[in-house]
Formats: sequence, structure tokens, C-alpha cells
Amino acid sequence: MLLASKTRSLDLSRPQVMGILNLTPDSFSDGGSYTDRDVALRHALQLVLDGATIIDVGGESTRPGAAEVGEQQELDRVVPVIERLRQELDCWISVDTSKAAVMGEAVHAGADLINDVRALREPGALQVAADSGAAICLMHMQGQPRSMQQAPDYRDVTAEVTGFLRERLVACDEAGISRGRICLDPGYGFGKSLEHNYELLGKLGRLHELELPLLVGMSRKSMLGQLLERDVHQRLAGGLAAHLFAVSQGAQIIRVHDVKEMADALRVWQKATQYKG
Ligand code: 8Y7
Repeated sequence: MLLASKTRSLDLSRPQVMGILNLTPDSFSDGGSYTDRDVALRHALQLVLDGATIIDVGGESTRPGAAEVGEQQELDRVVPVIERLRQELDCWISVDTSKAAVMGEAVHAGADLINDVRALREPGALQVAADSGAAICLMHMQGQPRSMQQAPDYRDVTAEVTGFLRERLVACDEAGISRGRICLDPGYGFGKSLEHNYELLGKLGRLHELELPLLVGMSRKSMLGQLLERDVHQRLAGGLAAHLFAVSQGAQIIRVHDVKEMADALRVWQKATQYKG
């Protein structure tokens, strides 16, 4: 299977690692200064050396309860960094945003993939994404980041996530986005209880009925922390296990902070998989 953008094609016959490049102020002064761009570039170069084939650049925190970021502020954080990465790197660049204007400017600056946790439901997003020619990740979320973890509720979480993604695919069809540009994500941690998250991981294979590549991200998330009673920097082993499980169920793209460790785990897993039988 392949994922296509306007200018690039990603081979999904083996799992690909998406490295997270967070431009929110916990890691940078405000993402926009010259030093911030330099720090971001160095971090991205390291992620590529460690084995990432996609760098996911994000300027809006979507953690539960996080404040919303204005459009201009998000543009100021994300666009100069994408321009700089595009000059220096030959890998895929992804932009983590829900805002139409940010999608448009980011792709113009060189982004190949629009990673939207709101699955193109914000005003204008569907059309801008369609016209951009970029690849797109459609993710499931119940509710909005501010309140999504207050009372997640499903009758059948896997069926409802699948149904939601199917609806968004219809919207994409109508907007003229070809299927070859799309990958899908169940959205671990986005409006889901601990049990919802693990049920959705255990039954991840069911999402293949949609016949598109699957992207998953569980890195450092509370579904690991709650189960293991580990704080955010003690969740690496749990994350590796969760992502290897997802890959064994056919997930093609893995979104992580700890690229080097994930790439090592994948190499070992793949080496044995060659001889499986
Ligand atoms: C995901 C994501 C986040 C995810 C996709 C975090 C931006 C929260 N999580 N995008 N973004 N899938 N596609 O903890 O699971 O990284 S932000």
C-alpha cells in the first residue's frame, strides 16, 4: 500500500515512523523566533537520523483541557519551521492542525501531509485540504479537547469509530479527495476511557474494513500511564508494546516521541516477522 501527496509517495509495505515535533511553548519560547527554528530543525534532523520518515509539526496543544491557540499564533509557530525543514530535509513533513488557513499555508511552505485530529470538520478545512493536494490523516475524536475526557460514552467503540471515519470518507469523496491520499486513525485518548482505548487497540484490525492505511499514536499517553501507574516520562516500554501490537494488527504509520527506541523495536519485530510461519 502507498500513501500519496502531490510530490511524494510513502511505501507502507513496511511500518513507517512519524516523529513528533512539538512547537507549543512547553518546548520552545513560542515557536516563532530564530533560535526556536534552529532548535526545531536540529530536533527534526535527529528524528530523521533515528529512523523517522515523517516529521509531524504541531503548534496547537490538543491535550485534554489545553487552551485553544489563535490562527495567527499557530501560523507564526508552524509556517517558518516548515519552510526551514523543507529546505533542509527530504522526508515527509506533516502539519498537525485543524485550521483551514494553517493547512493552506503549511502545504504552501512544503508540508506533504495534513494531520487533523478533527478530521476536516472545521470551517473551510475540507476544501482547503482537497485543493492542497496533500495527503490527509483523518482521526476520530469524541467531543472537543477541552472536555473530551469528562464522560466518554459509546455503545460499541470500534463500530462507532469505524462509522465516524466512514462518514468522513464520504465527505472527502464529495470534496474530490482521492482515497490514495488518505490514512485513518482511531484517535487513542481523544474522548475515550481507559477501557475504550484498549478495546479499540485490541480490535484495531477491524478498521481494515475501510481499506485504507492506519496511523496510530499512543506515545506517552494516559492509556499507558493509568494502566501502569507511571508518569509521562516512564511510559516508553508501555508505548513500545502498544505500538508493536498495533503494527502486528496491520497499522502502517506509528506516531511517537521516542523515534530511536521505536525504530529499534520495529527492526527486531520485522527481522523475526521475515521468518514467521
Ligand atoms: C494524535 C495526533 C495527537 C494521534 C494523530 C499527543 C496531534 C496528543 N495525538 N494525531 N495528535 N493521532 N493522527 O499526546 O493519536 O500526542 S496530540
